[in-house]
Amino acid sequence: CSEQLRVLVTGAAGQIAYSLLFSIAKGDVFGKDQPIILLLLDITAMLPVLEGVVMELQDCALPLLRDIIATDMEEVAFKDLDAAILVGSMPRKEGMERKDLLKANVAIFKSQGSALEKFSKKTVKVLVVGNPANTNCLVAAKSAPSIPKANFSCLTRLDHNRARSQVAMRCGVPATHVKNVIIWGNHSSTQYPDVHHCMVNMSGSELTCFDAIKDEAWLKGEFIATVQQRGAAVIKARKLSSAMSAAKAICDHMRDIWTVNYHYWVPDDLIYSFPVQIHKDKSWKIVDGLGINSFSQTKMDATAAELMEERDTALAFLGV
Ligand code: NAX
Repeated sequence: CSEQLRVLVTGAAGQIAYSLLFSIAKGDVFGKDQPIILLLLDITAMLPVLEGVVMELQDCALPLLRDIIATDMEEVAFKDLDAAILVGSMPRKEGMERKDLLKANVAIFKSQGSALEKFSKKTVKVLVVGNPANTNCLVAAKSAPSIPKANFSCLTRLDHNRARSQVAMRCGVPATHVKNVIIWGNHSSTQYPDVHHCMVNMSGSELTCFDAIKDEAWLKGEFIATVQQRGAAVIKARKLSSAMSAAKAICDHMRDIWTVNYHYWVPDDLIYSFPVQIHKDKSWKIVDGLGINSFSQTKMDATAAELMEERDTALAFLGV
């Protein structure tokens, strides 16, 4: 077993958290052999409800869940975090102006960003879910200047999953047969679900989305509107906002970030060759998301081990 991970979920007494915590605690996100400590933050008024959530998590008798810390204090919740899933935010109340809503959320995410800066590990991975998710994420990142900006992301994976499923249902294939759907922009009704790079596996052959569906008008009209308005459609039907699907998307998003890091993980202080994309302005980025099978992983580990040995020998020569 590897060392315990400290994972924070805010808004922990809310409805998304209720669907999310079980999946995290049973190993769906960080791995089936990765022990975790859950830190649960909510506002003071919700602490009695949170206590009930803690009881239920205890009653699940899960092998990987080593401790649960429920609190309304940021200095407790953000301490030594490996991952932070920021779900709680100020909801829009009847008659509230957009500007006032934003102001209330800036205050929350400034405070939580500062808490990340002060109390969490510098390697912490932060996923912002609470709306307006993109801007809340920006505020949190700006309030934690010593944590790399690349460690911050916000949730648009739910929109991605919605788009993927719409295409899959239209083609009569499982969602896993649809890849490279893109969501551009904001997690709001201005988002652009883009299928121009999307490929669909239809009975073993890979087709572009346009060739598979053969209905450009639908793809450029109803499909986009359906994905953009899906959250509102769920609220209308359920009288509550998306929770099960939001929790699933959070798991997908965080697991991909975590797994890719794991697959590409090499010890610090090595000059190790990765596949990269080089941009016109000479900046570069590691190509992420490539599937790594156990054959490749063994070979990647072996070359890292050799480099570590060389590094240690060279540093000894240098007298460092
Ligand atoms: P709930 O109202 O059920 O739960 C939110 C919880 O957050 C409450 O328990 C509340 O007390 C708590 N909270 C409020 N301020 C807090 C603070 N400063 N610190 C800690 N906890 C705090 O909402 P739920 O349905 O769980 O949704 C949570 C958020 O996710 C909302 O902002 C919602 O708009 C957003 N969503 C974002 C999605 C995305 O794709 N980015 C999709 C789903 C969801 O709509």
